[in-house]
Amino acid sequence: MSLIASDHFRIVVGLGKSGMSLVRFLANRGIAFAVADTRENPPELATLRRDYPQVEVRCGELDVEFLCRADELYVSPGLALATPALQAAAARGVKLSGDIELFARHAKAPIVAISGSNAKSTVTTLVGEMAAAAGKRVAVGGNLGTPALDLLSDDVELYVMELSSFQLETTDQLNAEVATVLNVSEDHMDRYSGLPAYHLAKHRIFRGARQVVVNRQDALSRPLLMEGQSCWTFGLNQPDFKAFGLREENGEKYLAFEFESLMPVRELKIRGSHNQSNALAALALGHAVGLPFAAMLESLRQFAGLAHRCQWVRERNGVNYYDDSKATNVGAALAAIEGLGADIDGKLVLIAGGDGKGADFAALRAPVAAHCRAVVLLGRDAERLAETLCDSVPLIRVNTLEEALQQCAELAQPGDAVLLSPACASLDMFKNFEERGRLFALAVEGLA
Ligand code: N21
Repeated sequence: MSLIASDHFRIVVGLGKSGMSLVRFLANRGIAFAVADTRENPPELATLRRDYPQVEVRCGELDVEFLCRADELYVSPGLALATPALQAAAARGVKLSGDIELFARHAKAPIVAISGSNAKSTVTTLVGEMAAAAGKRVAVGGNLGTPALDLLSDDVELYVMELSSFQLETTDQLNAEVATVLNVSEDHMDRYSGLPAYHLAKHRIFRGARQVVVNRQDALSRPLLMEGQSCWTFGLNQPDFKAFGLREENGEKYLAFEFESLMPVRELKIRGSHNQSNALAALALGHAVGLPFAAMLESLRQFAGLAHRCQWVRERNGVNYYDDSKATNVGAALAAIEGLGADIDGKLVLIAGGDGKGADFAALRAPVAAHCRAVVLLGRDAERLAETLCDSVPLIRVNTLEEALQQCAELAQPGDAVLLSPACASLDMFKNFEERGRLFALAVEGLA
């Protein structure tokens, strides 16, 4: 049998955070590899040159001949699989893979795998807290926080992983103990041909899963079950067998499992019906991996929510200011507008706009008309948003967050809330949604 060089050579394509975790993983195991990135100066280049000076790096336009020296490419979630050079390499027999596929092959403890268009960070964090409260040695990461490969350790008893559709596209077989797609609504239409392609990518999370968790109120969350796969559900209606939901008892709403109440909803610090849904999803996932209810419920009582996720910033002149910069798609902004809108006495002054990634904003029209006093628009797709919202409420165009807040402070009346919930990515104006949220909070503090 002949051994050609490409049999044992890998290339890491895309040198971001997960690319660098791949470099460490491959180097530690003595696997031969090189690195490529389409950018002239990728973010981790200096770290790579410092820690791995012997590794070959090719920056700029991808070279198909170079890629074909590898038997396997680990493609960054920031790079479309449809990129012609990647497709050319694939056509010549090079396997396209990713860090999550490698992680799945090497993880020795059960994996809780969480995807969805929205709420995946909240539910991932909750399940992580629940497992820790139950005394498990738990590792939490993936699309949020620590890259998957950096979590691998023989000491870990449970992995709780947030996974994006981009990460799942390069994953063949995850083999999770329990997997869920919390919800599916339009996002990343600049990277997918439509909702079906995006849905297909997300549903790869179920490949090889022993158990699944389904959202009863979102048909697009439901996989076709394989023989032997067991299924739990969550939803805001009454639960039946193997189901989590809401029940009423003595005029009070409870989180419930099957026919038993677990905890009054009022004990949750996180507000809004979407957050009750998130709590129920976390309970279902935790229960599937055997976490005791006492520890899970205590974690639910403690959890105050994530930064930039409808986070209260300040009260000024009877107006509350909220940072929901994490709302990078229409579905997330909808949940915030409806959730917060129903919770306050006054109206919302909404700040929206940014990179809409090809989204249809039509679903925002009715809730904006119902809950908003005015909408302040900024960023690349401000005009497209304005066209969709048309004359449902007053619209104000601005160029900066500071200008936006000046306008909001003038428009808002006592009892109102100012809400940054852009329904768009931030990358046209900011480093990421975290930076957008930090600058919003600074501008809020800066109001006289
Ligand atoms: O923060 C925001 O406002 C928006 C976030 C979104 O819209 O949801 N995130 O598209 C985030 C991080 C997304 C996708 C991928 C990653 C991983 C990256 C790695 C490499 C990002 C970009 C690259 C780019 S690699 C290469 N050439 C917004 C490139 C690369 O240009 S997201 O889901 O070779 O991190």
